[in-house]
Formats: sequence, structure tokens, C-alpha cells
Amino acid sequence: MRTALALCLALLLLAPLQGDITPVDDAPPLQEQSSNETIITVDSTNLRFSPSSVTVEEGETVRFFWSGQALPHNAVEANGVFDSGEPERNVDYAFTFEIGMNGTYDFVCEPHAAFGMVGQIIVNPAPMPPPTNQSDNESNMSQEEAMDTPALPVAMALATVVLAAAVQSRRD
Ligand SMILES: [Cu+2]
Repeated sequence: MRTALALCLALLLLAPLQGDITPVDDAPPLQEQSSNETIITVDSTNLRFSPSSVTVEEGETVRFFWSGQALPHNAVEANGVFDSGEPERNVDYAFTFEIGMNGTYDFVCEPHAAFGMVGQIIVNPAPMPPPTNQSDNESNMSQEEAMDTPALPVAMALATVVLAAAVQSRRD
């Protein structure tokens, strides 16, 4: 019985370490940027993108959207970076410029490029997140939580075992 108690105590002493070796999820919380969507449509002349030139940042989405057009259109990037597909009267095609994709992207409506139905997307590098104290505190807190949380159930389980062992030894 003594060996069992000693084992339990040893485990109890090791329990705090368990929290340290538990993998901590370092991934930063996803910053929802659903509102950062730039829509390009077709204007009333039926032969122009509107707007024909937009500036976005990395991580943002450009959405080509038109419906019920008199003529079928598409949007094809000069180097094939994006391509809405066959010209259609109804198009809803979104493309997200990932981090590292900063640059200038020229695109055309294939059937109407000769009519000047062309456009340009300028993608600026993503801004660096400001190193505020608040975000530091938040990340510290979440890290502590992540470390403490897994250790707690282990400690509680061990305490139960020790208690059971103590009761058992008293009966002995
Ligand atoms: Cu067109």
C-alpha cells in the first residue's frame, strides 16, 4: 500500500509538469476580414468594368459580380492568376489575394477586351499588426489558459486516486 501511495505522490508532483509539456496552440486567433471584399461589376455601358481599377491589400478578396447582363462577360487575369471562367451574363466569382501576392494584376473581359473592357487590381502588402500592449496581454493570457487547462483535470484525477488510496490504507 505504501508503494501505491508513494507512486501517487510522485505522480502528483509530476502533474504540474504535464501542463508544460502539453502542446500549446500558438496559432493566433483568425482575424475575420469578411467585410474586406471589393466588388467589381459591369457598368451601364455593358462594356466596362466598374470600378475598372481597385486597390486592395493582401488577404483581401475581389469579387466579380454581375447578373442579368445584356452581354456575357468574364474576368481573366493576364497571367492566369484568376479566371472567372466562360463569359456569362451572371457571374459571381471571388478571388482572394493571399499574403505574398502583392503586385499589379491586369485583367480583361475576353469577348470585349478589344472594346476596352479591361481592369487592374493593385494589391498592397498586408500591414504589420500594431504591437499594442493589449494584444500582448491577450496572447499571454491565452497562453496561460492553454497551459493551465489541461493540467487541472489531471491534478483532480490524481487527488481522487490519492484520497481513495488513503481510505483503502485506513481500512487495511
Ligand atoms: Cu465583357
